[in-house]
Amino acid sequence: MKRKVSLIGVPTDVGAGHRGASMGPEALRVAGITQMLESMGVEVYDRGNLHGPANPFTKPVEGYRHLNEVIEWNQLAHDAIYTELKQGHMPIMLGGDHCLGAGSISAVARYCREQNKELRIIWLDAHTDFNTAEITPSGNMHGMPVACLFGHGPKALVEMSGHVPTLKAEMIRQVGIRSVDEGEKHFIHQAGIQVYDMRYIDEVGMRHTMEKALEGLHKDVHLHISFDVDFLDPEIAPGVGTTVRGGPNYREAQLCMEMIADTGLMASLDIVELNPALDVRNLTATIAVEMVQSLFGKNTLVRV
Ligand code: Z70
Ligand code: MN
Ligand code: MN
Ligand code: MN
Repeated sequence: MKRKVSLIGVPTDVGAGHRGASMGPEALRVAGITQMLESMGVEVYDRGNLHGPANPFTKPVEGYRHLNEVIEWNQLAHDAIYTELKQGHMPIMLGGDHCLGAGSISAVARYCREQNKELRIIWLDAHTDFNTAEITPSGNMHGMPVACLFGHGPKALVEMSGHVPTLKAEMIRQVGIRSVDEGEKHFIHQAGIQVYDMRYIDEVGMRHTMEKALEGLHKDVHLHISFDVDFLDPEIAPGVGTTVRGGPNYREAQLCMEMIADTGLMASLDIVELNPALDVRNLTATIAVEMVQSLFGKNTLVRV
């Protein structure tokens, strides 16, 4: 039977510091995400885009920018993703900025709890996204979804999965990290999250890194991939709001995706932070689609 995938566009940038991630879903479609998935033998259901509040582009209030808008968009994403999971489809969220990780992963966690499935998240990002209203340097809520999932943040987001905290440290591995704020650093250690930062990847290589990050998986694990496009080195992927040099190059990123595909366990995926306003000829969207093709098992091997 063909794998069934549902695409859910979530066109917002209310959690980001720059405008433009709201154009991400259409850029991924223009880059051919549907056709690529069909070529991989997947049955694709494009659910179109969700509709939520506009970006008021106002200053942070008590440490949060656009709090109400962020909550509203996350509730919409949560409901849409939960609905797809219940139908047995693999949801792919086309973001949108990374604040949506709170809504998306809370839906996945809720589903896993009901199905008695173990949850493992691979968080591919230049950032840990573990800020709170107290320690954020920007007030931008795309820097906060992981903290929310660990029980630190606005009540509506923290409680969205129906179980607080939504995540425990053993459920998540962060890969590609190279920009962490000072307060965030202490907090992430306290939470006990396993972080494979760029220093680690440079020292031991992507292969060993992913072997560690994917350790202990078994057939009853739901593997969720949170793919912040700024994970990729800006030399190959300039179309993101917050570029940080020194990220994985094309080959390292491709290997990372291939090793995830080899587990055969990926059951949901978020693609976030793609910003077409900052891109060049849709290059970053095109590369993101190529990375997703590797996640779906594109075979680059010559050997048989
Ligand atoms: C910084 C902050 C961030 C993504 C930027 C940046 C956070 N730590 N996250 N781009 N995806 O403002 O909290
Ligand atoms: Mn930014
Ligand atoms: Mn992020
Ligand atoms: Mn990031």
